[in-house]
Amino acid sequence: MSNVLTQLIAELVDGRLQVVDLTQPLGPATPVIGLPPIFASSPGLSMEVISRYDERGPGWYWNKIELGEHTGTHFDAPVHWITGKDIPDNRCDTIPARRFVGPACVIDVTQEVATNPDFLLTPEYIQAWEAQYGRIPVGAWVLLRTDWSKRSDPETFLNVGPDGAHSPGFHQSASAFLAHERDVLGVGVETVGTDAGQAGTFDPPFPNHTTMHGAGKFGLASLCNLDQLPPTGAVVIAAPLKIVDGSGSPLRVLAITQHHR
Ligand code: 23J
Ligand code: MN
Repeated sequence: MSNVLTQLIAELVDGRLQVVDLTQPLGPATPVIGLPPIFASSPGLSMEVISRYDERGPGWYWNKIELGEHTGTHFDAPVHWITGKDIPDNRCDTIPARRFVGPACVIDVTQEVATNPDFLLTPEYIQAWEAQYGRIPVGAWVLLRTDWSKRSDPETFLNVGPDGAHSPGFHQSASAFLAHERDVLGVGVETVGTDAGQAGTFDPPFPNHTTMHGAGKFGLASLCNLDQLPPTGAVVIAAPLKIVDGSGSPLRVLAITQHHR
């Protein structure tokens, strides 16, 4: 057996490494993105008991669930966007599993977002981060730490005003930099989607989806506990359900990281 796997298990057992759950609870109260009413909307989760140790099934409990693919903590596959529709291995059932695992680069913009909920990450900001923590490696998950997941009330989490939603995201040039200059696996965010709240008004609309998925990259939305990760050094596993022709999927996102505090 490979020494690194033996050591991984040993360090998980003795607590030098820990598993951080980057996933929000998934239930009927999980908020979903609102699009302008001219577009079809995605349903949140609904759940119905099939049986619960009763006449419908005396010894077992199970539920039926119905939900949009893009509900709660979820994965965006390249086929989700029109720019990624013809890329090979672009859907939930055809992406090689190797591409679900990568090193995490956590970019902390909590200070900027605290004073500007519409903050957009720029290539200049990323390069300043790299000057401090090192170059983002090929195949990284780039996670945007905003502390947005601490907005536990759906109203403040979605933050919709008369002029639409206000939440942070990526300038298109930052998405292009990460996709083309750094060849990341994808980006992860704490907000309801990987584009900023106002991104429907940008040119092009939803530039992060447009750019990332057009480059065959992935998205992770509604992450939490990014404040428990170091800027570099954690490994993230984000594997969607193998939905045939799936555009995305709710998933459990796990980070393995050095124990801290
Ligand atoms: C469809 C249209 C716009 C957006 C989204 C979906 C998402 O955020 C998503 O869940 O992929 S912004
Ligand atoms: Mn999505």
